Amino acid sequence: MLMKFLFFTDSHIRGTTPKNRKDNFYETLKLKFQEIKDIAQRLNVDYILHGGDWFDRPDISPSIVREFAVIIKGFQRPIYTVPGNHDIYGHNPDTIGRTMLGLLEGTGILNLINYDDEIILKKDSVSVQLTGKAYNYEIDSDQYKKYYVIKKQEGVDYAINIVHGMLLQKPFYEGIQYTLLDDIKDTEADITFAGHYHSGFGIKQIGSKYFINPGSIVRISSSLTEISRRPMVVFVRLDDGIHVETIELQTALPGDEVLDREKLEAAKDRTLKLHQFYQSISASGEYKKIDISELIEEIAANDELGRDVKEEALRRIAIARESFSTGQDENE
Ligand SMILES: [Mn+2]
Repeated sequence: MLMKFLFFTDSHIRGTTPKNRKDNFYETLKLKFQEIKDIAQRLNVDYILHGGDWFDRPDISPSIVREFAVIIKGFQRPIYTVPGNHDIYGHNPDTIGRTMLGLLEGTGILNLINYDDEIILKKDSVSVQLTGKAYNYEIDSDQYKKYYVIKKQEGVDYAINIVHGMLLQKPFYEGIQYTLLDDIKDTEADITFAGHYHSGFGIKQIGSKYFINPGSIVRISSSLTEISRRPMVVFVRLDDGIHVETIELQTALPGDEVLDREKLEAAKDRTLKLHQFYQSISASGEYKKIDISELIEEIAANDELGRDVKEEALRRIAIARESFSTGQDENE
């Protein structure tokens, strides 16, 4: 009796190279996907799991999606996953049907786990209950238990929950919503796999429960610690016990070869400020309520600025908001 899984997360497939990288990001990413395929075959895993943010944005160009779809199809193992915030429009999982991840699901290349799904996987005499929680705006709010604390059905051997949310070992900088491992230790999931937090926290055990985030397989966050981080996948064997290990990707080049240290340093302050600004807006829980135009009108009126200045400000904010809805949160 034995069931084997390979987990990886936050692949952020895109055709362009992020500003902090010195390599050809797209080519490196393809090599990583090929390596993951090789590992899955070598270890003869039964299933592949992914923690979300397959794509860097929901509308990646078809030619790029095609190349990766061919590799992913070549995994030749059932794939189960959840959408991350970058896979969907406006942090809204209901938009999945018009995204590239939705296309991969619709064509049967992978399986998306819906909020209420309890998928039962069986092999030999091992049974596993699989649940998954896509990113949404309340996942790390006071409603977090709905997503992170799950019940295990009678009679199944193991439960696995995959979550795309800001699950952390210890608090992050202020103004960001997160959920701590300690807050969810009552979950009946034997293994909780998390994506979203790119630095990851590796494999943690609280009692008999495992909490795992190996970090993004790509180093695109504006953080100096990314230089020394090694991208990895996680191999899990379930028999009469749980066995987990990390496997570093050999195709991931040394940090100093792919990351631009100077740019990371410059981006550090800017990223923190952006996060705080963004979180202060999203803290209300409903982005739609925020009327930035009204705010700008008010500020402009107070400063006795001309109409043309106000209009230009509004125009720029509209553009910024549009790109914000898909391209924000480089760290997640
Ligand atoms: Mn991500």
